[in-house]
Amino acid sequence: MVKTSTILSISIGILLIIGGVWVGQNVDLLPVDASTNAPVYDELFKVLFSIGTILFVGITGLVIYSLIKFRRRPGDSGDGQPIEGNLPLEIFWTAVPAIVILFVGIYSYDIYDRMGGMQPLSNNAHNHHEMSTQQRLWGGIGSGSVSSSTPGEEEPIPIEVTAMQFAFLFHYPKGDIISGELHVPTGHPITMRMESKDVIHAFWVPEFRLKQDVIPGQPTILNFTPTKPGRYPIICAELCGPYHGGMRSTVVVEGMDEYQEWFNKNSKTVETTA
Ligand SMILES: [Cu+2]
Repeated sequence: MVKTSTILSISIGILLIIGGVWVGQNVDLLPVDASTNAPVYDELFKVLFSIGTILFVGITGLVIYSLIKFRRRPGDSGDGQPIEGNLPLEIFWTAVPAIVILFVGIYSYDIYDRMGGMQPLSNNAHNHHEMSTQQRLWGGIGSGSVSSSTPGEEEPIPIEVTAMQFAFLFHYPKGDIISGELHVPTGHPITMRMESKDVIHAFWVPEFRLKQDVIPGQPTILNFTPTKPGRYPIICAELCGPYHGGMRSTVVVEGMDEYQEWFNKNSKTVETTA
């Protein structure tokens, strides 16, 4: 004979899980997704948001319920019941978080890998197995040996990023453009080689779901493909000094024609807007 309280607890648990999954899938707290990278990241965020909702509602619900249900009644000055140990319960509440955390850890690693996080950050890294496009491109800068792209594979647009207190500068080696605003065309891969002139900064575009440190003396590479036209903020995400909060720029994602127009207009002329 199953107790009513057991049935009620299981029903509430199932409702909680269904509710949490619904919230994770339907409540959208993130800004617009503007790079190929964003949907991958959002997939992980939805799962974490579901788990977070289930835990938050479940735990606070149980606390509030217990505060009311087991409160001290007027005139009751006795001790509480001396309860010691419950092995099945202890196994249960150790196993469940262990499984959840293991799942989150493995899944996060998978997402990070799919986002390219496991690739070497710097072109100084020695990869003897294959020479990636970024290494071909960035390895060739300065030595004039940029090789042609593999057929079928779109050659990424190389951009050199310099961070300093308190601005980002974008240099397009192909047109010798220097700009305080980043311009990129939709649907085209971009490879950025970033270096800092002074302290550690971080290049962050929430709409791209990308953040990468910019370090003095050790260039970092960031690859992405923008997907949605718009103007998005570039934010320095590493406390870098007194005006860190003002270290912002803009990335303009536009159609290839508009990008080409901007590129041709600024090509060979040096404009500094930072
Ligand atoms: Cu900064």
